[in-house]
Amino acid sequence: MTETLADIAHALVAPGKGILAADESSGTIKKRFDSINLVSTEDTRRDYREMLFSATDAMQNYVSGVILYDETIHQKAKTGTTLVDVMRASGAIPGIKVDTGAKPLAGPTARIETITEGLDGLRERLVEYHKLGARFAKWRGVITIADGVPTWNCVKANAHALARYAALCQENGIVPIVEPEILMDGPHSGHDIDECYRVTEWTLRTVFRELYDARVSLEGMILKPNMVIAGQKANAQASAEEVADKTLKCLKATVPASVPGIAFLSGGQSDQIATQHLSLMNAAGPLPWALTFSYGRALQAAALTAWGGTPENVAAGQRAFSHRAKMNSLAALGRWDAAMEKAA
Ligand code: 5MM
Repeated sequence: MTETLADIAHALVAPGKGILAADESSGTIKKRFDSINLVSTEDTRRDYREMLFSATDAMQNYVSGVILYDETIHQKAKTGTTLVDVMRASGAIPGIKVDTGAKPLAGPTARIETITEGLDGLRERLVEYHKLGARFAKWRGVITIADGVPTWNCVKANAHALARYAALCQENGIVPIVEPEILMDGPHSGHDIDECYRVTEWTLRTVFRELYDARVSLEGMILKPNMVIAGQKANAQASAEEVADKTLKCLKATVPASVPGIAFLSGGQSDQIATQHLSLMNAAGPLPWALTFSYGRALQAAALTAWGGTPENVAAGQRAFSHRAKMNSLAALGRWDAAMEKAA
């Protein structure tokens, strides 16, 4: 049976399911492994991802798809099965990060602003990734808030690149996850929630205009945005209710109802806060689109610590991963409650 882009997109945001973002580039996974004093090698990266993808409770019940890094989509588990087949055995859909990273945007703000690269040769890479089993892809554009930043040049350039990427994905039978991230962490994160609202609204409006110009089918894509939230270095943090309200208001104003689903990034929020925000938003439904998670750090942090790089701790790592995935599954249904964390 031939799957349409819309079928794949709907499967990725099926009720109570969300996406595991496991597409850390080599530099990022090294930083994660540094936190548990583990050397990052091809084998340790394989062992870690194998531990996650073979966690059957999480992968069968709560995870719809996994975003992989180029190295991982080619790797085999210790048994000789490809990691792609390990996750497919649980019914999860393989996805792939296809951008090649955020690079300084030439011009007066080059020390702060970036443009995401990776369009050259993308058509050919997508054909290969499809053969390897990928049915969706991801591209992340990064927007920073600082004095006089973001510039229109940066917002426009990243939105344009996202649209060109999305059109190429759809041409090749791959659902694009369109990820414009307004950063909430890092050196420039002193902005308040209203500034995040303004920049998120501006960025999303620009992204959807570019997607329209590129004739991207909105029915066959997923949006992966940040929540509307104060920066980590802001003087005042908004309440969870305010984050949920302002995020929903912003998304309703900018995201057409023909988009099947919105899968948030966690962006540096703690595990539990990211879950709480998602649950509050879903509890405020009905909403025009499915609203779920595509978390990296907020799904993996506890599992990484519990595993600690030791074979004896594989089961402990998988239990921690399954717990977080279950909590986020409940949040995607608007049914999470803090008491459920303690009950586990
Ligand atoms: C998992 O991290 C992804 C890749 O980051 P790098 O290219 O910088 O290595 C990242 O794009 C991730 O998919 C999203 O930011 C969501 O992850 P978080 O941790 O923000 O939920």
